[in-house]
Amino acid sequence: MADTEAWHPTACILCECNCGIEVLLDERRFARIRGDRQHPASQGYTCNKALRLDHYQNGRGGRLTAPLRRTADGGFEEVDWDTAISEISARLLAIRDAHGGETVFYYGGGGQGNHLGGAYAPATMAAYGARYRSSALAQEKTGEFWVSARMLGHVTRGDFEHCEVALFLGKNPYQSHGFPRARSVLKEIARDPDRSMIVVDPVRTETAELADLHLQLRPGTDLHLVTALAAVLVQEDLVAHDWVAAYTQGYDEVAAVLRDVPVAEHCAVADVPEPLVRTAARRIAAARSVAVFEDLGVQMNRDSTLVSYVEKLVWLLTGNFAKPGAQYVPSNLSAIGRDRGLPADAVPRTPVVGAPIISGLVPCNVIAEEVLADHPARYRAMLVESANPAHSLADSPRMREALEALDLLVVIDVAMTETARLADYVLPAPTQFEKYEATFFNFDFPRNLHHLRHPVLDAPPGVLPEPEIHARLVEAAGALGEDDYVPLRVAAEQGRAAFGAAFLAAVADPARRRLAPVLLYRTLGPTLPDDAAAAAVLWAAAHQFVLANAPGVERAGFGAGPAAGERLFDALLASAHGVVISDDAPEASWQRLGRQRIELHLPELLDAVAGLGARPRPELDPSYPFVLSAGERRAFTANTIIRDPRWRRRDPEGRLRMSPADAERLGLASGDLVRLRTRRGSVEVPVDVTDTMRAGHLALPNGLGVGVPGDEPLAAGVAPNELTDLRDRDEWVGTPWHKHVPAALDVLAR
Ligand SMILES: Nc1nc2c(c(=O)[nH]1)N[C@H]1C(S)=C(S)[C@@H](COP(=O)(O)OP(=O)(O)OC[C@H]3O[C@@H](n4cnc5c(=O)[nH]c(N)nc54)[C@H](O)[C@@H]3O)O[C@H]1N2
Ligand SMILES: Nc1nc2c(c(=O)[nH]1)N[C@H]1C(S)=C(S)[C@@H](COP(=O)(O)OP(=O)(O)OC[C@H]3O[C@@H](n4cnc5c(=O)[nH]c(N)nc54)[C@H](O)[C@@H]3O)O[C@H]1N2
Ligand code: SF4
Ligand SMILES: [Mo]
Repeated sequence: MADTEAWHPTACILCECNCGIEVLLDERRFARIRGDRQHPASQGYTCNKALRLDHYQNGRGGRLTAPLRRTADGGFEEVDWDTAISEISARLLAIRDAHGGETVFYYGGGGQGNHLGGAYAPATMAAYGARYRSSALAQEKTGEFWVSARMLGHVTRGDFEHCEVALFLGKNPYQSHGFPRARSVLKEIARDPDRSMIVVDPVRTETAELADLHLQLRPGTDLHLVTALAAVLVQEDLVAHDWVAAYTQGYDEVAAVLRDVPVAEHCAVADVPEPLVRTAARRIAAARSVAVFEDLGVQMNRDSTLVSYVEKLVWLLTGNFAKPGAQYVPSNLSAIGRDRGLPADAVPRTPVVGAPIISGLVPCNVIAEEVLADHPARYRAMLVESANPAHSLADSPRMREALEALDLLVVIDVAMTETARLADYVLPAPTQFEKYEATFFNFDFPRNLHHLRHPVLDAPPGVLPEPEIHARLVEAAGALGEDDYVPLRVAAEQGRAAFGAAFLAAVADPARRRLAPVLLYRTLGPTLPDDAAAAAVLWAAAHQFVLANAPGVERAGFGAGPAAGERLFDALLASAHGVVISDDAPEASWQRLGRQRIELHLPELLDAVAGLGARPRPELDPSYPFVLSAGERRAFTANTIIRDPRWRRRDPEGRLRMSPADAERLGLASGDLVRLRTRRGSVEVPVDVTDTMRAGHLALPNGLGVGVPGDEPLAAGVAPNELTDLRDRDEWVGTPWHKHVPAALDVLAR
């Protein structure tokens, strides 16, 4: 397959946008990479990072090529796959039999580029009786998922391409993207005198540089700021009353609270001039359309869930839903972000800590506590797939302690990660360019897409794709076997219609439904062209998608009914460039809500907003006089997906950014070394003095500190979660406060 003549279509795996790319190979190296013009969303666009993907495929970083088993002396030895699977299975079954399947925990299921393997994990969970799971989403998005579910029944996205006003709260799309062709779209908005960009960020980011209004607030005061914005709408009577009356409920309760908000005081707490906040509110109210993106700057910060709530009030009070350039409800091939939207006292809870489970995910910040507690229901085994929680979750010291306290830790990855090093078994997977792969991070509107990427290279011997690993684990547990497969294989030989009927009968029993992915992989999978068995799960997804999005699917040209599901699935298999799966009419957002009116009044949250004025002003602990933003997105960060530090062209050490005022006071210049201390840990890092930072604010990049053994520690950078404390988390959904870590500095060398 190492065809060196052709450009191979695939996608960048470094952020959720998954821009289409084409790769020219030189043996196994990525000799050249370019944007794929045939990709329906990115249309040839990439950012600087995609061009460095050879460092993922071929970089140093401890590529795994055989299953590993921990030895008595703490090292690892290679074992064959049969040994690994049968031993893991036996140990999981023993834990299940002794303590219950709910003590087996599943974490991960995909990073920024790979969700296809994780789609098979529910079968493994079912086979071993596991109930609890989590992923990185439960350390960023669950607050927004929860309020969205309660207000709208759905998560929403913003139409930045067509908006008149773009509002970014704690989001730097110039670096982090988050919507297609982000840099181009930002520049288009900046260039157009009729459009405006409003950025709420303590840092003058690359995005803020392009903004018309930059509300450069004091870190961690977003609730004050966004409440002031919403209050100005009510107090200056800028509300879209007709729209609110027609489509929402609960306005009177919300208005009663917002009418009493002391706008000037809130602006003072946020340290943003009140006239600027009023100008922003008026610009939002006057716009034909407003698109909004809240991201980690607020979601990993104090009051994050409350901010998510009030942020949604801002665009709902101004009628910015279900029209071009505003918020919409996207179609999606999976159920990412779906939540039941229960009030706080009714959400399901974790067995030990009693933390809320939103969208089926245990808050990441309580996982270590759930493991380390002296409690019969504590998690005892963990299967980690395509994630690096020992590095990415809050409080790495505590997380390592928890992972080491497990009876069994199994890691599925491509590299010897910080998490893998703690495992009892490490199972190696092909890279994302050596197998079929896809994500479910497509939320575009009106035309949404899905991209089933084809392999670019053969996988080396010794690795197994995730669907195969799950199938073997399920079979080793005795949950599925040949007796289950044979009737479906016979049906598959008679065609998809016969297969469909046989499959529905096979999963009619709810207890077996969760095994469906492996059932599909083993029966439909082998019938798929070009060894695309891993795509089998998309067959069911395509049919469900047609049921849920019939008008959009029809407009995208797939017809209607079960035949549309087959056509859609076949189109996904056939195109290596991505397929438009739905083409929505403007009213599709309303159709997806499944409710008559949008709920503005979330009583517990509105009460908390009402109480904000009475709160004491936020004070810093004098022994930690700085606020550290631990983990920002920069030109060369990509979580921990690329482990070879040499991929970074700029900022190789991941410097600590600080303001000129602080630097002058401490006598520091760029490049000087400091010790950065928090209540949890301390690290050494060089500083970068920049007037983009407010005084008192520090920022470290995300995803660093994952070097290769033998590298200089400074070349690898600082692992931010050596500094964070898992107890610093949102009171409603348990998401971390990584953007608000109290910190101190000692000058080491000037
Ligand atoms: N280059 C790059 N892009 C990525 C990623 C990557 O690793 N590298 N990761 C992807 C992932 S997983 C995600 S979730 C997204 C995240 O994307 P973003 O949320 O945009 O990323 P961050 O840079 O972490 O945080 C955004 C902003 O929050 C600001 N901020 C800090 N403190 C505060 C505060 O108190 N209030 C406000 N309002 N803002 C504050 C920071 O200054 C920063 O500009 O990026 C994705 N894209
Ligand atoms: N302090 C602080 N911490 C943060 C953040 C922050 O801003 N500050 N950001 C957080 C955010 S938003 C996120 S999303 C998380 C991300 O953190 P994680 O969810 O842990 O994900 P990644 O760092 O993307 O790691 C992905 C893993 O997948 C592996 N991998 C790559 N390809 C494959 C494959 O094909 N198969 C398998 N099985 N594995 C593969 C990689 O080697 C890597 O170990 O980090 C979070 N951590
Ligand atoms: S990092 Fe994101 S925006 Fe940049 S090329 Fe990759 S997928 Fe596209
Ligand atoms: Mo993320």
